Amino acid sequence: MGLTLTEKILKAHVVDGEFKKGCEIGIRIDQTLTQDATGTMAYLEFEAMGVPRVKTERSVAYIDHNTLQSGFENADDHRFIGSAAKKHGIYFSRPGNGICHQVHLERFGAPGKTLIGSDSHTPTGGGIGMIAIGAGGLDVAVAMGGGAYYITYPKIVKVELKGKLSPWVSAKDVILEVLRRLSVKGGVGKVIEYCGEGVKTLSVPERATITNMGAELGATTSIFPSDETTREFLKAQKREDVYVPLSADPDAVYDETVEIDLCKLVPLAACPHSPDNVKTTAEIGAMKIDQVCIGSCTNSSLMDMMKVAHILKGKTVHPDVSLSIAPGSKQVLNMLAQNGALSVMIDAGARILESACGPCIGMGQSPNSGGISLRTFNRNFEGRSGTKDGQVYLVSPETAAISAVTGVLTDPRTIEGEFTFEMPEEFVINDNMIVPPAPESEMNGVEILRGPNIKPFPATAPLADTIECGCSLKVGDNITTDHIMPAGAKILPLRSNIPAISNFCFTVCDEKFPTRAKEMGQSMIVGGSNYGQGSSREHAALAPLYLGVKAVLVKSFARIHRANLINAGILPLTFVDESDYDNISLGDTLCLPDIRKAVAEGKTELTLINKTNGKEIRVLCELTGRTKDIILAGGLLDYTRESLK
Ligand code: MIC
Ligand code: SF4
Repeated sequence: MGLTLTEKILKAHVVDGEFKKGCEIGIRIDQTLTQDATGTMAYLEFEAMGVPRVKTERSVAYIDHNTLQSGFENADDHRFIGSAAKKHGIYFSRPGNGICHQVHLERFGAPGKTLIGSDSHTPTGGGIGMIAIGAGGLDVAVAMGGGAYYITYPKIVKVELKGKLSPWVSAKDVILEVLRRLSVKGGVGKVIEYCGEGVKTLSVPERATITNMGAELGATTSIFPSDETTREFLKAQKREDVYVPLSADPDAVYDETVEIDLCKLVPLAACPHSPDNVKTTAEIGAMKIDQVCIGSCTNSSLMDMMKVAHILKGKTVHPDVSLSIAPGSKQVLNMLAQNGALSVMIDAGARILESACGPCIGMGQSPNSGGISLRTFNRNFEGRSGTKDGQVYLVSPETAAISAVTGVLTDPRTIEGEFTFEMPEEFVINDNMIVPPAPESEMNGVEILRGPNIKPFPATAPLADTIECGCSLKVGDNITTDHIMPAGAKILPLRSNIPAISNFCFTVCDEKFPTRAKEMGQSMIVGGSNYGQGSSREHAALAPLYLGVKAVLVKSFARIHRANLINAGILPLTFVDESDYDNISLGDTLCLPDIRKAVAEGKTELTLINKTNGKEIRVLCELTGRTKDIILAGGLLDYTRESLK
């Protein structure tokens, strides 16, 4: 029986567990990446493990999220990460060099390799044929220390691409179509593997747009084959040496198949407030818009920017619209400057932003009250833009650019003529914003520079014999990590300070939650399905840990968040019977008797007693050997420390 591409790469990297569907496997990690909003914690955790130098083939620390620097906090974090990188053997991509995923694809990604990153859009690397997975900072720290990364052997979905995209229909429309069909929960426990004739009609940046936004499916990752197009891209980046051809065997067996005829796709938009709330631009109609933002790790490649410049050439941004453009990397920005496209954008009236995440994570450019914002980004969760009632639509760069000119949502197929982008034979390469680490012989002389905002990892404790506490919060379905631990210009600077950032935990849903949780001392959170979807931020687990949350009981979890809860020593529980959700109310006293014994014995079905109404609720506690030991120890840090003894 033949193998899928995913299986081939996983098989070459498996170091622990049974290589069988549904089993937990440990894989060797070749590369890691961090960004600054999750990086400070990841490096503090790495330090706490006591490993002097990273053991990966390549580890890179990027600064791209917190570049606003409205106070000392961001700049202090940058210095800390830069110095930790230098000491411990990590390459450091300075602020201004670009968004981690875009830069990694350009300068470091390599087909056939494994990459984990403390950012949920790490699967961007799948566009170049790598198994690239988003993870919590602690998992990345362990991988840097040479430890395996654990995933459940995934189901593999074949997305068979046929035909070729019509003019002005974009790679973004491909992934929006996949989201429309599969939903934000449709990828949980799965890897999405693209194949078929249509693959070769897509360039590497287009493939990366598709794998990037596979994160919104909840998928473990997404991957494209590595072929001639990949080789040419790598050659143009002067990295042809890392090229290897890779594809699935012709007789590979998949768990599911989805077919997409590229010729039939039309421009799409994800409507507020979910990436799977997809409609055609025709269905939405000529809606008046207030803002257009072009950029983010989904759509900020040179190709995307050249399309935008072509559409804006000789035009003026509509007087009622604010257009901002953030090219994805220094390389992209530099090439736009050299070929004149930047001048076209400036001429048209675009507001050019730094090569960074910027508005995507609410760092500036929040829309006006109730404002309609078209964005080429990947997430449109409520409030994420920084304006609570902002209405964000996710669209392709083509749709965004033409709409910025017309002032209303516009189908780009109304543009006359066609645009073909010739991939450059050579990109402009200047890695002077990537600082290499100090040689090992000099590492002892490197001083780690810490600012006053950097506070240690919160205290943990081994799992208690019995948990009895109040229900401090009850929430519904599809809670995102942006609900649990909001980002944005005010809160992001506190990422290195868990006590301070905890005061904002869940405040989007319930302003009183942090105070209530602190007053209760210990508590439990109850939620609906797909709890914790979205980002990889472990702060969405560390803040609840700091606030005394001992267990989270929900209908179902998103993958990375569940792992982050376990890493923080918080028990992840699910309802056996979802209707029991109604048997718990805010403030009820909940008890898990003899929980330590039950977990240690590997019991999966447990009884939770609601002492307030006397109901007995059956809950699942599905922990494997390793995750069980992590929970018993009080989290991954304690577990790792113990196993290093
Ligand atoms: C996001 O897009 O939500 C982020 C900000 O990049 C997060 C990481 C973070 O919260 O720091 C992600 O996607 O993992
Ligand atoms: Fe940055 Fe946005 Fe990409 Fe997250 S999704 S890495 S915030 S650009």
